[in-house]
Amino acid sequence: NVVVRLEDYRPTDYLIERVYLDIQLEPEAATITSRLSLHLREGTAPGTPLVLDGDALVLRRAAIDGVELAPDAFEASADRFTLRAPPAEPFELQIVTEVNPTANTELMGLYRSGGNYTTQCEAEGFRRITYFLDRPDVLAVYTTRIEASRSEAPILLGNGNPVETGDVAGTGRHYAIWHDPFPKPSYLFAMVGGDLASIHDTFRTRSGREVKLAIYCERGKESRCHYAMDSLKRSMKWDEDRFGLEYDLDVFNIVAVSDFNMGAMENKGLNVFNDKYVLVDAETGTDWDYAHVEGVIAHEYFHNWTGNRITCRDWFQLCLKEGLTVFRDQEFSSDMRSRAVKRISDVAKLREHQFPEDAGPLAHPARPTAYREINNFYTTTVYEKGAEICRMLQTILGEDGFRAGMDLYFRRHDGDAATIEDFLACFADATGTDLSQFALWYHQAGTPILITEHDYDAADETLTLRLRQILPETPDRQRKSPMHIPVAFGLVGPDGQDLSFSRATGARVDGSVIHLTDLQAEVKLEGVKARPIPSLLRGFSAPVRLETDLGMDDLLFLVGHDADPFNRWEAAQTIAMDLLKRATEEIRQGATPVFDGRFAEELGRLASATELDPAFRALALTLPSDMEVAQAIRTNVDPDAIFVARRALQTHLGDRIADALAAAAPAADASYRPDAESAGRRAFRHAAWAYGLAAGRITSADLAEAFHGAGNLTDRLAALRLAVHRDLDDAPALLEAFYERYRDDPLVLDKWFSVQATVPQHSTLERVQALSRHPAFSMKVPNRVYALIRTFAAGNPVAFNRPDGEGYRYMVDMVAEVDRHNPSVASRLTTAFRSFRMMEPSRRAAAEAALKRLATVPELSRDVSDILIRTLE
Ligand code: DPP
Ligand code: ZN
Repeated sequence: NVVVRLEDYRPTDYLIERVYLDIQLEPEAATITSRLSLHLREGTAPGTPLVLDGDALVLRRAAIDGVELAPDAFEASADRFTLRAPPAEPFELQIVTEVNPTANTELMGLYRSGGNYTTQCEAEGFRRITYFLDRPDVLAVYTTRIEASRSEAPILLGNGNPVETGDVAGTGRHYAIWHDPFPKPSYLFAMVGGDLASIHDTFRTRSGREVKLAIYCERGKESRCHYAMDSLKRSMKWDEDRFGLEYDLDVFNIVAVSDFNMGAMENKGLNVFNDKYVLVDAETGTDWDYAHVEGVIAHEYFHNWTGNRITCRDWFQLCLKEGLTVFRDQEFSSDMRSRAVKRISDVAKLREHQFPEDAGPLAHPARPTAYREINNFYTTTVYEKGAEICRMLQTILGEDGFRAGMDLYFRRHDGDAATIEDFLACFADATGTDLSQFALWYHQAGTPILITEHDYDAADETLTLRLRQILPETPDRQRKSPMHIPVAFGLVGPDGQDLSFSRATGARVDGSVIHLTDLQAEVKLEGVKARPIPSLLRGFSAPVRLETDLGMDDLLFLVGHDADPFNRWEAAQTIAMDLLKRATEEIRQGATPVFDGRFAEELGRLASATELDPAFRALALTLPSDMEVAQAIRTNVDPDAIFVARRALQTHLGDRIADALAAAAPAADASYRPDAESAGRRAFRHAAWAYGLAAGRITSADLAEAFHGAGNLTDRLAALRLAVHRDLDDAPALLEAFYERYRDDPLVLDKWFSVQATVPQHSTLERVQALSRHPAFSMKVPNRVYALIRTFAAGNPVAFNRPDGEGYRYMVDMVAEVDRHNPSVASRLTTAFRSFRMMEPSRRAAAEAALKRLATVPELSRDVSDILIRTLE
């Protein structure tokens, strides 16, 4: 378990200018001939050994400039190739390796999925194909020749542009040659071979070049690719309009595969996708799926500039491409849909996933400085917190300043392998801003706590705001310095309109943003004509935990009036959180919670305000998740009590607002349209169902009717989920009907598994165990494992944290089992334990014992051991 450290970074001794690959595809023995044009880096001593990375490789041949290497000239093992005394002049190294794509269950490198050949090279998969300087700062121009049996793989795809295709006479085989003119790191290499269906389109770039677009998928599923194609074209257009970035190759290909560890991969000109982020139609995709297809297609496309044209110097810089690209895809989705709704959903996701990571043993800075296994750093901190950092940069510099920094970044670093420091320097230079304190966001782990107090002096017409930041301790035990926290704000006046102020003194205020740069600061706002309610952190202007001194009355007023839709939603969340925390405590003490009825009144009013977007109202009706409540309680957590508290609050609210919701709920659309407005109407209707059920106004039969009458998967699945989670009489029959309808559709069956894995009861564990033996389930397919096993552990706090510890023991068994064939999936399962220390003592002890047992399993992968070591530390 070697630790790789940022401080040890050093450029390579050798550079690879060109790579010529010849790949002979065979199910069990693919042969890869690689020809590398190598030369010594200036300043490196001639004769310095050349050490190439490998992983589980078998070497067949090695030669230099066509001459076979003498046995003592090199050393080759499964994971390394060393050339003892390379020539001082530029030379060509030829290496032949052999791999077994069928036996590759890790889904890293070259593997076979559903009879198709595909590759996954990020982060370190290329070394499972051939020996190479497999690191992101080695940029080369690739030419790839792929050869396969024509009947087995009529489609052969590579990076870049197609050059030539042809038959290999008399063999039944054919080939395709691809050339990618843009130098790229090995992690962006890809190749696909198979019998795939496709849809085609074109896009004309703003400079008038015609790009051929294609999406490939399993035969018979082409009709489900159109929304992805439409999203791709909109992404291409948006990147030109918003950032002036144009596509640079003649073709852009996307391939959807059903066995894929991650969501998707941005290989140059040849994106490979988990098919769940490509395939959608009304019958098989929900509104959630449509939104995610759009977002992920955009994300991978945007990587062409932020990731590919400018890549990362080393893997510590992962956030350079991921945080920025998530920010870009969030902005794209905001422009395509509702900005407020997108922002609220993103913040809810951040709180549900990133805040717990940042508060637990796996916390790390967005730009980490050490890792044992890089696969474990594709985290919500690198991605989502990374995006928040870019968003803060935009808030601090303004949209124009941010754009100027981006323009400079592309001008200065196109073709480079860059660092976070390079990135920030562009913004500093373009705007003349000192960003040295801001940079701490990349370097300090943990979620800052922002505590605020306010005072209004009516005689002086002055509002005083006191702000204080607390930087919690994280596993690195780093001593932390104050962060630069941009606090966007408004002053909500008695009539609900924002009040102005004439002068600000104290901490720096720019327009409507307070810049907190010290541990504590005070701001005096003069000329405030009436007592305001401060609306702080508007739009969630910084990823912090905000604790204000606002009481119930003020928060209720903000729910009704805040001009910032995010903070309107936030005020309702803050109240709900407070009620849930208090109720949880009461339940643990054996009392029956009593709720302040004013919240229901205000929420009912908001929900019935037909001038507001139904999607926004549906979000306002969504209570903070169990995980968020647990995080807010922080220690001695009892998930069962949280769950009972939530049900109690739902019933309380349902009793008071269900009728109003039913009256306000829009009727079902005659036909399905996936746009944001239609989706919002559906979300609102489903929220009305949920409260109707909680209040006993809706029956099992009503839901069954909604299920059978549904004209799309979104409505059908919402009815099913409510029936199953509420354990209604009709639930078994609906599950059966759903299964029959979709039995041949693995992606939809994933939802059937997930619905059952999240039933909030202790007995769900036994249910999950039984489902894992279902013929439609497979431990070998990541999507199935995620749908059932990970969803159980990460999405069902009641059952996973069963007081008898069986949920933990089961998960540990699953981790050990999956680890034998797919370590990356296994390590993702292991992260389900990341919050175990906040549990009450008996659960904590049971989880710890289970983890310690996992540690004794022989031959655990580096992926799993890394998570395990850090979780137990
Ligand atoms: N780089 C991929 C993505 O986030 C993940 N491997 O797009
Ligand atoms: Zn990405």
